[in-house]
Amino acid sequence: MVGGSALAAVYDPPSTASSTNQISSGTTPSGLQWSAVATGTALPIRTSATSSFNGQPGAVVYFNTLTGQLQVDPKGYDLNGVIITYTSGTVNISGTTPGPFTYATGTATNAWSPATGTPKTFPAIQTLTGLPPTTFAARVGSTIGSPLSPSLTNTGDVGNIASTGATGFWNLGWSFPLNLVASGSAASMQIQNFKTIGQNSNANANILGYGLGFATFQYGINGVTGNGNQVGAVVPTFALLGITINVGSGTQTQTQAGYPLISGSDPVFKTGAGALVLNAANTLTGATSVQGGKLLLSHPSALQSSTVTPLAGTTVALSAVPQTTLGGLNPNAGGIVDVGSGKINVTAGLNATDLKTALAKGLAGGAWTGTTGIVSSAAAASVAGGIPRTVGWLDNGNGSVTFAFAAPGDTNLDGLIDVLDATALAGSNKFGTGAAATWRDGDFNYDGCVDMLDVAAFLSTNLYNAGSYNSASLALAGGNGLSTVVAVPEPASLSILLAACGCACLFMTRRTFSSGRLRP
Ligand SMILES: [Ca+2]
Ligand SMILES: [Ca+2]
Repeated sequence: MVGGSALAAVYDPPSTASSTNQISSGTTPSGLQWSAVATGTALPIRTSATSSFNGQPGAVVYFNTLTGQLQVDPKGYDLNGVIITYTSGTVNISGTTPGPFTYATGTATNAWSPATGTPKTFPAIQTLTGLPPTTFAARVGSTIGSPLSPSLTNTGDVGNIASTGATGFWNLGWSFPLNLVASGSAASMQIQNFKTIGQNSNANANILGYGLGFATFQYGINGVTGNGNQVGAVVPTFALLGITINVGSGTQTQTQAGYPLISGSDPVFKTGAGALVLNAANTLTGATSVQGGKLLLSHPSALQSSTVTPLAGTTVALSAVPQTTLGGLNPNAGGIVDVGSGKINVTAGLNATDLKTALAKGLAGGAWTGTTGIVSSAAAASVAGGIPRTVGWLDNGNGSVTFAFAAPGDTNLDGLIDVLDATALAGSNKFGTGAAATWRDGDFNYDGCVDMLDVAAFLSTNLYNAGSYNSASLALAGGNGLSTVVAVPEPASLSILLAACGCACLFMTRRTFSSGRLRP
């Protein structure tokens, strides 16, 4: 019951990008941010005011509140002792004090080593007589260096070794085996129950606000007076539940990334600068968060039951299929949603107001080149080439919304501009009134009302009764196939449209005269 039972625990320093260890975002009772405590500057307690280390940052311990993982960050010092005590009662060094630690470290070489990696290095050398490493239910600890206990080896795997240099002191980040904390204990453990004795008269002993010496651990720095009597903070960290799919560079399908089918209710995190292609009917109900690179939606049901959130600097793009349905979408989280030349339906959770906010971000004055929100790379390419295209949207009235690459005038986003659209435009009774209008009402230029500018946009396409302006082949990434768009001249379109909306135009005229709004 020594090294062989230890679960893998390579040092895993917390970072804001990590899915396995992030510093808790909250504060201590005294109001200190945990991220500030983690620098080691909050809680140096020195036994000698004349020490050159006095006032300098100190070591910290990270406690993962989800996994129970305990890690030591020496912050560059040569530590000659680390003692971590957890108890809800009075601190002592008795093996009978209640506590969560169960791992039987023993005193043999490799007793505390992770099960993976070679050589297993902590404590790998026990050449000197002295105190063995100790683990009681309430305490795990070791002192390093003559004459008390083993020196540490200075060779081994990166992240799986505690010492560098010739002295054998503990000066590298180290993770204890994951089963050091008894299974099931982590959820009930409270950070303040990590405690220190012996230095609690120091003015800093309650800087975190939990009580004297609470949320702390004890350590020593080689060469500093009062070896073993430094006090550092125990900082809570957390792991993100769910699946992290990393594509560091290039493009991988979900199968190539190891996930031929993505399912379950836990969240999924897309990380890395590369692109992940979702080309299966995944049944995931957990949220999908894009934290890096691109997520390509290449199946009509790729994330049909998942709410998708592209964070700043990332892109979610429709690719290779003409349309897809998402369970939900947060298009205002800082990233980009590129609908390409296709259509995206969002089943729930995205209201028309937020949808329009995202479209306004992407609109970029009509160029559709915004750096956040909803864009269309196909519309942007068309506009740049002098072809009037945009992104249309619909509130479907059942909690779902739709947005799509569109020609201005396609009120129902069916890929055609025909009498249905002319009728919708004329029949909305919004023309010239200044009343708030939707895309379906005929507001094609996102100024919120329907007027001659929208009619002009409608007519500019020359697509009336010209058949589909978009084919399935257009829904490829990057707007492949745009050249297949044929703008068929339609001499009759103007007269048809004007006839269709003639009533509204007359209404506008009467209203204008009677209200005098356009006459000084
Ligand atoms: Ca239409
Ligand atoms: Ca308008």
